[in-house]
Amino acid sequence: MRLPFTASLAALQSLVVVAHGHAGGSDSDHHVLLPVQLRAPTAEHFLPIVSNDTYDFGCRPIARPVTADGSSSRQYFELHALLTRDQIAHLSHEYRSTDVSLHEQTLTKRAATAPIGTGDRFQSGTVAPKGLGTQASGTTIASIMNLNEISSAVNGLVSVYKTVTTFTLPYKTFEGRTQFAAYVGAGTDTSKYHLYLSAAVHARERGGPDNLIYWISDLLSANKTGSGLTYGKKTYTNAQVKSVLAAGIVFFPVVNPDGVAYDQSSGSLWRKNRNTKSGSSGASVGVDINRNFDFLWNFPKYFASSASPASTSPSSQTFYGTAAQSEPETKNHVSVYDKFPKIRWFMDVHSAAGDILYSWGDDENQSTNTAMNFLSSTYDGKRGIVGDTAYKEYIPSADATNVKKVADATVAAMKAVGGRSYITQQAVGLYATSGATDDYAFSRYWSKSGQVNKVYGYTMEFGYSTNFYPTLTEFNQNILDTNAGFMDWALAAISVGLE
Ligand SMILES: *[C@@H]1O[C@H](CO)[C@@H](O)[C@H](O)[C@H]1NC(C)=O
Ligand SMILES: *[C@@H]1O[C@H](CO)[C@@H](O)[C@H](O)[C@H]1NC(C)=O
Ligand SMILES: CC(=O)N[C@H]1CO[C@H](CO)[C@@H](O)[C@@H]1O
Ligand SMILES: [Zn+2]
Repeated sequence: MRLPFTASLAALQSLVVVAHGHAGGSDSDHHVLLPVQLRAPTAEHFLPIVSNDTYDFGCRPIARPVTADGSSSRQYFELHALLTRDQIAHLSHEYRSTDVSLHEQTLTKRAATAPIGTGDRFQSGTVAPKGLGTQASGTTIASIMNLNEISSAVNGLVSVYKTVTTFTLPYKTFEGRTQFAAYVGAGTDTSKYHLYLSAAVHARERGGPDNLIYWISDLLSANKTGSGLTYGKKTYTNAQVKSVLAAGIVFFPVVNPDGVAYDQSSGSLWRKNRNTKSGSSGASVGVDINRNFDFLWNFPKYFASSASPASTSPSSQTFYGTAAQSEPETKNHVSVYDKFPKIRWFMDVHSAAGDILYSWGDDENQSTNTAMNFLSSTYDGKRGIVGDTAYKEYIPSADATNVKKVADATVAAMKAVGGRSYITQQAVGLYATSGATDDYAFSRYWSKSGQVNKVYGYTMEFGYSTNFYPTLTEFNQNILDTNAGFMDWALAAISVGLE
């Protein structure tokens, strides 16, 4: 249904009460973020809006072609955003007589969002979590893990299965937290670990750590009992479980614990970390860890001025920080590659868009001109414009085939669960990003002159668009979808090659 701008604006204002509950009710209406969709005949119509770094587009702005109801041929493009009432009013005025329209996401009131656990269900790391793939169909998990439960859960796996090893990462977060990651499946030799997964780079993307930890729990339980796994309509054999474990899995379940602690206590849809060096109040606090990695980080130099892959403004959701890898969370994430030099496949777990993104994210790909690449100063100031010919990022054609093949297998599994639909797309979509985890992973091989392993990097965005706080039903569906996705991602990676 396409509503005129003013009508949908009125409907949105009536949504504030719902959104208030959604956001925890601690902010004034002024700061409540409302999920909205913008629609336009072409993705280019959104460029001025996407370039405005005061708006929040979730993980990254994605414009999708949508086939309008009742006419199979006519398409429009849809862009999801989280906007305040002031921003909606501003856009409503600015676009009042244009082809761009604004819509609320749903007219029906949603169920309550899934609660955050209050105690410690893993009893100080003595009880192992149990995933959904090794329990009777229809079993559900009653709440999202609180920050303490996330480490307690991993310690529970360590103490019950004896084959999981945790390790402390070298840098403390801005608020002084010690970070940890863990590895499982390939014994004590760190050069036998080929898969790396991380979650909660963005604090508000609730359920990311749970997805990862319940999957590891399933692998360990199925391995021990000799069973397979069942996620909705998708099943895996015990032999597949064993082969995935044997690939060696490194997992970093909470990349942004300061942000998660804040988001869980405030319900404010907090995305960034909590570093106050560049801004001490409200939205100016924090760096977007997913724009802080050392890949074309200094975007004003490397990208065309009309591209906005990140932001130099501390109050933006995509604030890039004060230097490449300025943040301890980023440094810790990178340190994992040094400890496990044979990591070959990387997956960063985000929400909520319902897709798998693969390299590159800074521009469209090309496999013909090796000299046109992210290291070449010849192309500074030209990157990041989709649809032009001035710059496209080089990817060897064999790599392009491999990354796409594994992305397709991942999405096929997530769809086969039977819950919802997912798509694969090149990370750049219609708008570029800089300094992201996935591109950084893939870029290392070239930026370090072939002296390190080549890593294929992915971003998984589970769940529904901009729906960072899932309902309990959605939270459980997300576990099934992502866990099947992780299985087929790992199996496809194994078939393409771990070395
Ligand atoms: C960005 O949007 C804000 C409203 O949120 C508006 O005040 C500002 O003028 C816009 N900036 C540009 C460059 O259009
Ligand atoms: C998988 O199960 C086998 C047989 O019980 C056991 O020896 C092995 O340590 C288990 N692997 C892991 C990673 O737990
Ligand atoms: C693997 C992959 O994403 N290939 C794409 C590279 O970019 C061109 C357009 O520039 C697409 O047509 C390919 O599908
Ligand atoms: Zn994200």
